[in-house]
Amino acid sequence: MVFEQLSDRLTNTFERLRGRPRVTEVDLDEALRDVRVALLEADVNLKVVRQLIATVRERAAGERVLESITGAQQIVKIVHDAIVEMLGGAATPLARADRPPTVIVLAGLQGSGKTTTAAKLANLLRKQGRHPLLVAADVHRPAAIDQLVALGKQLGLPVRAVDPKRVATDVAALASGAAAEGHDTVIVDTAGRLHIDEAMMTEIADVVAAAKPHETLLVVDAMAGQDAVESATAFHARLPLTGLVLAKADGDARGGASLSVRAVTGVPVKLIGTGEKLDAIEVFHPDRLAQRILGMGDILTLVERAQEHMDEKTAEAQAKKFLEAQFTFDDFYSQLQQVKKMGPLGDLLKMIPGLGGLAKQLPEGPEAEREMRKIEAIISSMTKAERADPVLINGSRRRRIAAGSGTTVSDVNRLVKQFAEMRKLMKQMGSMAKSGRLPRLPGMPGLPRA
Ligand SMILES: Nc1nc2c(ncn2[C@@H]2O[C@H](COP(=O)(O)OP(=O)(O)OP(=O)(O)O)[C@@H](O)[C@H]2O)c(=O)[nH]1
Ligand SMILES: [Mg+2]
Repeated sequence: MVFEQLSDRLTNTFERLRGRPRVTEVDLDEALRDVRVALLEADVNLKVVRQLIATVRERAAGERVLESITGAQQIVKIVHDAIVEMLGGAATPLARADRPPTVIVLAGLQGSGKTTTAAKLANLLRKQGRHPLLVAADVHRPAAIDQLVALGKQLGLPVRAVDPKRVATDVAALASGAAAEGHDTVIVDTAGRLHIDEAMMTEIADVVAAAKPHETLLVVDAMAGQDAVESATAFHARLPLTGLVLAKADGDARGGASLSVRAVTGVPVKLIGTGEKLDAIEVFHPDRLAQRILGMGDILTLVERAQEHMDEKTAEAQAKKFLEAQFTFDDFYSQLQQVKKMGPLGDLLKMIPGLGGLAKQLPEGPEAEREMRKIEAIISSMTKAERADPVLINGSRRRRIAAGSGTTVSDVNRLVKQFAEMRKLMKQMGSMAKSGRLPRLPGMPGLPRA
């Protein structure tokens, strides 16, 4: 994802910090300098970075992290919280009309991802039991309506187009007639422009004035750098935006600018687009993204994805084991089997705390499959006792496992080491969850909600 490099740098910084017996003033300065440079290199807005560093410094002084044995851990938490705040704090749900239909208008620059987002959002809401109608109001690009119609067809969802001469009034008319046709939600795709120009702004402002949407979402391209922030500011000056969508957050460019878009505009990010497919959209959770950026994994999103693909009981049981660090190689194996059903392996592994590194070593495509089979072979060559208690796996056992699985001792070493790291991280996450610093997992009554 776009934040990968940032995540790598921050993870390294904190690993170094954790390696110190006590955090000295020099260590703190060095860590904060690293964080600052990492954020700037990721293209996060300068002012936002300054503010964040100042906040962290102030809180670190307040909590007296210096010379404390748990100082490093405290600093990670302070940075985590500051990033969550920068990203907007708690997740902001999409508005819903008291009296249907809920009208959602998508705006944005050309190619930012509006049409795709319209279809993805319709798909997402339908999964939640809603009955969306897609409205094609991009009358400037001849193929734009066809594009939305094609996406609607793929999803089996209705699409209505407006008359080019009456864009605003047609949108309003379709919206007010939607409930009578059984639609509780209307999603309006609008035209994009290369630059923000007056004609464009007037047209979309007219649509918004006529249709009185409950949500006016600006779709920004997470790969567009500071342009994304600038265009968001310009749009917000003309339109009463209620939320942002970060599209293309799966790209590999420096995506940090998009992290500052909330702080600069004050408009909450509500959704995040993570791929070209029509299910690649997620509700935006600042805390989860902060955890991913800080290399803490993203168990909640993983659990949600898992729930879409496996039965809830299995997902919850595994999540619970995760946090209690009782996870064994057997669990890992069955996780891998399920993960295989769930789509791009690397993406999923990155959400498991401590497995980001493994995900990076996994090449894409067929080679990834080979690598997977290797891991499976290694686990299959372990005895039942070894799988349940990896501590047993000493040197001679490693040689036996390598021989049995047709791999090398260093392959086995690597897997065992990564597994141990994963358990260590899970333990930390588990205690964070217990102290209420992580949101409660579904079906885990023992853990309080943050
Ligand atoms: N990788 C990735 N690609 C995306 C995402 N969202 C959109 N795209 C791609 O970005 C390109 C532009 O998307 P559109 O939805 O057509 O963008 P638009 O804003 O409607 O474009 P115009 O109508 O021309 O202004 C397409 O190739 C999409 O497949 C995303 O989240 N990830
Ligand atoms: Mg479009």
